[in-house]
Amino acid sequence: MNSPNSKNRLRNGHCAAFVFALSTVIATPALAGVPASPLVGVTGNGGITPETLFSINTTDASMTLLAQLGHGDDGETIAFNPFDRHIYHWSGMSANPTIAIMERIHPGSFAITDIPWDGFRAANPLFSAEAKGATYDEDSGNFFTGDSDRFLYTVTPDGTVTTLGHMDHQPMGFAIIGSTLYSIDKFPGSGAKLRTINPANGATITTTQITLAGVTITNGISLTHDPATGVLWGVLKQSLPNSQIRHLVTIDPATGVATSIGVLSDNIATIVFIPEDPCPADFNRDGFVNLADLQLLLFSFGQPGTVLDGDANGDGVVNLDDLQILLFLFGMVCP
Ligand SMILES: [Ca+2]
Ligand SMILES: [Ca+2]
Ligand SMILES: [Ca+2]
Repeated sequence: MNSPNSKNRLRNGHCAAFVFALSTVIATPALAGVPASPLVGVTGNGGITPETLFSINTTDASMTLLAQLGHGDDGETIAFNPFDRHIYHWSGMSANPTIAIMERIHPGSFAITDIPWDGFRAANPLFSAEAKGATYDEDSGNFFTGDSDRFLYTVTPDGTVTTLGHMDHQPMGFAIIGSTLYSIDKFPGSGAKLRTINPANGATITTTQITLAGVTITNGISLTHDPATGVLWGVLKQSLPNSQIRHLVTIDPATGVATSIGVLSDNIATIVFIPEDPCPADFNRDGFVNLADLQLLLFSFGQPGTVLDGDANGDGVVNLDDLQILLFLFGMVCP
């Protein structure tokens, strides 16, 4: 749904004639709420500024603070849900559901909503293990996640966890390109490996050593996919005698060859892209921008809300700005 041409196709959508006329007198509406760079990341507990959401520049890896998170103790994993346009965040390991948490973060207002959930309990039903990587699966509308006990799960956006299988490695991140599920691993001392994984049971299909010119990699930290370009991105850890460095890289999935974008100035533990919404006024997500969407917008008018309520520009409230976008796109068939 997030093809490189989606923006142009969106602008060229099938607008009703009267709206097309209207569009000539209102400016092209700007979408707010998305950071200047579409790449975001969260620092780990060992960071200089721990458990914090940053925007990460994709040309030099420089970081800009967006919001403190702080929930859920050790371990940070994020994924982006393009359906409701929220960042999902897992953190902590505990028998206590207030310490091992799942929550959703609005990427414009940074409002956080706790999600009551089952935890990652395949290894011990009384204890939720730490999340280790997550990615959204467009086909199912759920997330794939892994845990520190090496299990692979699916998690629904409302927190229902299903165990899929036991993996032969500790995953640190996941990404889906096409229908292929990739993981990056943590085997200290053996560098970082990129695997393709059977999404039904977590079994390894292929293993590729990741290389970065001039650098001895200690292990993988995170993995994600840019849906706008199809490029695989990752964070790689390099251990030094008394410190560590984390490199932001792109990775060729065929060869495992990584290219450094830059050294991250803090210990980013997890990264994800927040792509443009290809159909920001399709509030009921049925593929059309029409009266049903106008109804949703009017119902929530003047109130806080998400894109599912009529917040087309992603600023966290439903108001005239969103109505303007809806009218501009009225009659469009979504890409
Ligand atoms: Ca945390
Ligand atoms: Ca619709
Ligand atoms: Ca809005």
